[in-house]
Amino acid sequence: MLKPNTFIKATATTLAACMLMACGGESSNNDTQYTLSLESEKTGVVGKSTYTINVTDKDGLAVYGETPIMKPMMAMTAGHQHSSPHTGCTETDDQGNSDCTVYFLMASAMGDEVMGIWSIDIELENAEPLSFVPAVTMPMAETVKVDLKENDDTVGGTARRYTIFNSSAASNAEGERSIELFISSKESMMSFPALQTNSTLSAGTEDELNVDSVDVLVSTDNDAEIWTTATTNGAGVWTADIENYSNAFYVKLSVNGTAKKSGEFDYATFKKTENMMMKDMADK
Ligand SMILES: [Cu+2]
Repeated sequence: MLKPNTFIKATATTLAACMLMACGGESSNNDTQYTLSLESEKTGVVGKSTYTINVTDKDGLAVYGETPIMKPMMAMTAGHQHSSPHTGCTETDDQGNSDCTVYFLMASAMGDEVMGIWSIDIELENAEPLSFVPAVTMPMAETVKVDLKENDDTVGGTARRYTIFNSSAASNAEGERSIELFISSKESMMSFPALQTNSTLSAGTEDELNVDSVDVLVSTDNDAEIWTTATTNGAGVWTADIENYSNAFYVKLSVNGTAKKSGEFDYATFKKTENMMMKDMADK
């Protein structure tokens, strides 16, 4: 926002210019007209994808301290639409840049079959909305997301789906690794909130769930007695450091003390794809 005195000064300057040049009719709203532009690549991957949005004023100068709003949407070839989990955009820095992070649930295509079209809308007060269509592909290095559920925890008559997204760094030669996960729940086709302690899911509906506790545990051994407890940033991102990583790590999720399950297992498995394992073996 412009400071009030800046606004008065700008208006006075416009008036003075108009008196000199005998112009008229131009709205002073144009003084706060911002422009949004995409600074980063338009592509995306299933899982964590971040776009940099630049905000400038009508003089082309960077706008500091504004927070754009992001709205991801997929129009499925099959006909329906759905959104995707996201953590929104950061406040613009002194270069006018904001980072907007979405966790894509699906690829735009599977082989030759087009699954649908993703669009990202970016909005900011006093700015023309920005819209772009990213081609979203599936990364092939490692499991990127796993769904967990449990039958006593339901939304709309079916088990509430929790999705763990994996955006972890690669391991070093000693098998040490920093794990980064993002966890969201599916409340509807349009609502995938980040899982946070002391939040309420589907508030005001019959599916309302108060999230009093969330426990996220990580291990490189699914048989292990001791698991590493991940810590959260309070906005759906969980991190932990693990050792002895070779081909897979495992994640346990419990909400309000109840374990969520992946099929029959009470943990999610994140492993290298076969191609990567074969490449690894060829390298050794
Ligand atoms: Cu889709």
